[in-house]
Amino acid sequence: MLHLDNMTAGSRAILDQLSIELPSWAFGNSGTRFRVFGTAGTPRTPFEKIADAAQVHKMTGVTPWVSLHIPWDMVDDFSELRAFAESEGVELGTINSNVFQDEDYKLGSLCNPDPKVREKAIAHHIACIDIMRQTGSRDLKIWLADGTNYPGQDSIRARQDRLAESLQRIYNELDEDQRLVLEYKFFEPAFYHTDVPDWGTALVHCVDLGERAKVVLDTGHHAPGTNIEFIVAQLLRRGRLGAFDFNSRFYADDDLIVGAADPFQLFRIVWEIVSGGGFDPAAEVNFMLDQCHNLEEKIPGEILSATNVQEAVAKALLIDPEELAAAQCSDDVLAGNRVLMDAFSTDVRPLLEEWREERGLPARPYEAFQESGYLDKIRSERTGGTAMSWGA
Ligand code: AOS
Ligand code: ZN
Ligand code: ZN
Repeated sequence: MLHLDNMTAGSRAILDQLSIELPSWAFGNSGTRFRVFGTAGTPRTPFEKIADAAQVHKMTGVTPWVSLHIPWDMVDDFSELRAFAESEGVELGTINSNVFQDEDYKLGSLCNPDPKVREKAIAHHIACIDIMRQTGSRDLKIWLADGTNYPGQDSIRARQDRLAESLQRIYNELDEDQRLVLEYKFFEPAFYHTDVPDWGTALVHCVDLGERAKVVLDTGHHAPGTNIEFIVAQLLRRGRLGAFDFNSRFYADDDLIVGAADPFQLFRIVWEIVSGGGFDPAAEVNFMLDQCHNLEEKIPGEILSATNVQEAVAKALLIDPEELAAAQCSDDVLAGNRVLMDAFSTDVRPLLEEWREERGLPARPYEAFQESGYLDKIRSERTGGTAMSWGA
């Protein structure tokens, strides 16, 4: 039987320090281009999104941060939002810029052929940096919808040059304790070419920008079959893995609950983070979720996501690095694989129940939340107003 007492001090520290940032947009309604199904009690303001996010932390104890998207989470006074978050037991985290929902951005934002549009997009990022000063956020996260749909529509190379110049202007505005984290995605909404399609392109731009520019790895942003753990290993060894957007996919950028589609892939990724020192606070990797709950209730969806990541981490921590290294030096090509599979096949849920009970948290967060009555409360209290949704 596994017990916390049997863990090494190093493994125990990783488990204790694990923190996962929640995306504010996960608490709003979302869907596909075919239909958005609303839920009763959905937040109508950024304050209500924070209140819901705080429930996830109260139940799991591993989600103390909430990431904001600007302008979706625009408020008159960010110090008021910050104080509210703190009163709810959470803190404001990464600021995500939004330069994809304005008519002007039809042909792109930071790569747009029109200098006036590029200036507008740069100005939005500078406004986001100012918000970061008020929220106390460290990271400015940039994901761009820029790209083209047709060969010849624009110059791929000129767009890279515009991107480099725009990013440098933004980077130069950051304070010393702030970072720029750049997210890549190989397709959508552009389908011929995307301006930041892969980790190599993101890394090249980050290296040019400076030490405080890092790459964001969204697990849903790769072609099928991509070995994501390899990318994790490479970015960690170069000190350029800035953040994760965890989610699951069956097809493309599905944004489903992390660990739902392929828990083994999540385990492999997490093991690469463990073995590469990515959970060491000094590595400064921000572990975030980027998910939408189209059919399921949002708060339970986020609770399951947090506990799925925590389970994958606990399993990866069962791997004895010395045993694995010895196996990898043997002539048996399957020896190392057996070490990994033994860890993956172990049920760590009782261990995590023990961890939660030690902290006065519910042993089973998902069930505890369902029994808490919070959903009934928000369903009856949040009447009138307009429910927030992904993108508004
Ligand atoms: C888009 O596909 C990216 O995953 C971004 O992280 C995006 O800003 C986020 O999904 C919010 O919708
Ligand atoms: Zn993302
Ligand atoms: Zn995405």
